[in-house]
Amino acid sequence: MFLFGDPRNPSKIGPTEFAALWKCLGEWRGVFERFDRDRSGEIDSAELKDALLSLGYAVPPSVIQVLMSKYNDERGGRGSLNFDSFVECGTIVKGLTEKFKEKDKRYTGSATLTYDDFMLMVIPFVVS
Ligand SMILES: [Ca+2]
Repeated sequence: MFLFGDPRNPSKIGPTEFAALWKCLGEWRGVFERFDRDRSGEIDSAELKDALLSLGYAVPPSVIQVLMSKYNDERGGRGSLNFDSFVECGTIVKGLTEKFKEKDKRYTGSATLTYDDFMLMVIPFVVS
């Protein structure tokens, strides 16, 4: 997984990587529980927006909507994320935001990048 260790060699996970993974999952669990305000055991779109904001990601409503439709656990419901989906969704937002920040070093919220840069930025997140 791109968040833990060397993304070019994702199959290699030793004790250090495992400890980091465990700590990271614990942190995601804490965020999940803190922002599941109605204690439904799932995160709805408003809870997701606030959870991501608390992590420093000001994700616009249109993107929250796309994330909810992609990771939605409810069939035909209003849409909510269980813990696994929340972690997957959160790691994608975190990873893509970090990649974007590499191109937006002054944190202006916009960046100029080439087609090659864009593809290299996004493909690792959509191909697994
Ligand atoms: Ca909830």
